[in-house]
Amino acid sequence: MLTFHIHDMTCGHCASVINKALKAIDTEAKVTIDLENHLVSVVSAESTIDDVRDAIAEAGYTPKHVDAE
Ligand SMILES: [Cu+2]
Repeated sequence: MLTFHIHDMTCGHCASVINKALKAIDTEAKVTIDLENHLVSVVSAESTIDDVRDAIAEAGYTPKHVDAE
């Protein structure tokens, strides 16, 4: 699982844009969004950490990778 802190994901619109961007790189991706804490977790067999980071950045947001544990 890849987890990113995205400080500029501030509302439901942001969350849906980011969700869509992640599904675009892997339709099977499991995306979990914690809007309150500005966290997005992705489980994807297909995507690397760079793929996910780039997809979020291209959607117009600022992802910062967070280590799971
Ligand atoms: Cu927003």
